[in-house]
Amino acid sequence: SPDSNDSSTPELEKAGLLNKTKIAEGGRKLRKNWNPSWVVLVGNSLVFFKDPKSQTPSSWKPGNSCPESSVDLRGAQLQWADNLSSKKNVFKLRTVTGNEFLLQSETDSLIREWFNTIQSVIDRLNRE
Ligand code: I3P
Repeated sequence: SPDSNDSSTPELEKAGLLNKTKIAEGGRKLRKNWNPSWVVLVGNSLVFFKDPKSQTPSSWKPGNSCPESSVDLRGAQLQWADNLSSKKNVFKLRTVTGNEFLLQSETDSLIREWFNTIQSVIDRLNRE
């Protein structure tokens, strides 16, 4: 599209529901805590939102769509990591700052699409 090179309007690459756990913060190992997360890949970032379906009515407030966290994909590393979980279809995302996340889906095709799309963004950033 004509706008795809306009850096002021980053392209939405992908969005969907994945299971997520953070396993390291700045290289320090964390205890796993798997939760469904609404994941949005936009521009150079992967942005995580709390899954609205996992929230109780009392925890829901209008306009509570502020992201839980955001990951800069520049210099990040992606690898399949079925060895790091009893779950299937798991990959690990490691940021330059040493934060590590596992992302998972029960749907094989869906997790492969996420892996390939995130990897293509990392590859694009590596070429810049
Ligand atoms: C963890 C929990 C996780 C599991 C993890 C357990 O126990 O069951 O789901 O990871 O396994 O330690 P707890 O809730 O008591 O912290 P997976 O689902 O990815 O296997 P692990 O320690 O082998 O990573």
